[in-house]
Amino acid sequence: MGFLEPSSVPPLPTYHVMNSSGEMEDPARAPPDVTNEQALEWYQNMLTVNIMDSIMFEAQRHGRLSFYMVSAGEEAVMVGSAAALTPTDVITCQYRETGVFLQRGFTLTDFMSQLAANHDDPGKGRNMPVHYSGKKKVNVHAVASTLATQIPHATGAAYALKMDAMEDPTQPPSVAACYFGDGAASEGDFHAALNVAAVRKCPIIFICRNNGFAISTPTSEQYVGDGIAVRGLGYGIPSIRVDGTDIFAVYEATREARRRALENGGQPVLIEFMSYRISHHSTSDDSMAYRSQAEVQTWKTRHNPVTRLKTWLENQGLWDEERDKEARARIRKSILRELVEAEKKPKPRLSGIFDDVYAELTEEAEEQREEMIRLMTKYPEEYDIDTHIDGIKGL
Ligand SMILES: Cc1ncc(C[n+]2csc(CCOP(=O)(O)OP(=O)(O)O)c2C)c(N)n1
Ligand SMILES: [Mg+2]
Repeated sequence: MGFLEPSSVPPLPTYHVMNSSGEMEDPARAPPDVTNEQALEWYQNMLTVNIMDSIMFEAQRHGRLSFYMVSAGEEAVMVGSAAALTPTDVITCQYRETGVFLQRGFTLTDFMSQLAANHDDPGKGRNMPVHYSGKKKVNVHAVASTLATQIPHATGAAYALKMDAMEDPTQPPSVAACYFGDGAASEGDFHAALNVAAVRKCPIIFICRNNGFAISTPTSEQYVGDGIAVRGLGYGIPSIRVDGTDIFAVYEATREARRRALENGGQPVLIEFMSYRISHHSTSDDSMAYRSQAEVQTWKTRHNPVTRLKTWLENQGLWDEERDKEARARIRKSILRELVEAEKKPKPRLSGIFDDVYAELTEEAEEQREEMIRLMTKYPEEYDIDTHIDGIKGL
């Protein structure tokens, strides 16, 4: 009788391409299959996420928006993985995937419309900031921060893609890609979604962003096993652990995962990207209360994904300090301009809160709508009735 002790099984290795000096870890292997233009585009997208985050975090502190979440430390995970997907691949996200939206063509105007909740936001201003709706424009479903709900949704989407491909083989081969955190992987939805995808052989890439924390809970208090990737193996899913601060490793792993996910009519694949949440969880959090600043500093300086790609670009003679300064100033200016423009645009109709939920309003919703009309008519200044007058008429 041989019980297998977890401690007797070696931990899964971590896949790297670059070392921390921005050089190939294994000089004998071929360089990444990435053009200079691609690497430069990725770097600027990572910078954009970074700069937008710092501006919007401050804007929240100044009361210009109610909430914000930054991605520092995870820029390579998002930009590098999204770069390996195709436009017909269906994506579901958690909430820290700004780089995925950006890499797929969500513009600064799109981000700012949602953050300022103006009438150009496809979500009609009804969601908290960072809950972007990208289905129509970039094939990324609306962000839902009810943890892990996006995982079975993605399995469902992958199953639908598989059925579609069987019915019409001329369609472009497509996978579902599902992003979630290490904390979300503790939810039951995660396990159900993996098992269904494995049994039904759905073409899906489960992309775990393991950033070490679920708000104030470190992964050491979240699980005692060897992280998330081994859970994939438990469900019979090919799985890999990858250095999430190394954009070339992220890109190569996602590209290979996509190839495998489409093999033999479809199968799930899981990637666990190891990184670190450098910033606070959100504008509602103060991470100084529960972790050491020395630890944060190490990740910020020694394992910073943005600096790492910058060093690689400099080593190739593709980038220098001068260009970096120019790019940062240019990006900063565009973001500030877009924010101001977005704030000037009118808000969505208030009556839009009743749209898209029920085909016919429920009795309670009908009562709420009537109450809204009553209040808006009684206190026209308070409810900015001029802005919403069309909405009221349309009710
Ligand atoms: C179902 C549910 N439970 C709890 C929360 C509160 N909550 C919001 S974010 C979060 C932590 C999630 O951590 P992780 O999945 O690792 O993502 P990260 O924030 O690190 O990117 C929690 C517990 C929630 N949004 N939804
Ligand atoms: Mg986390």
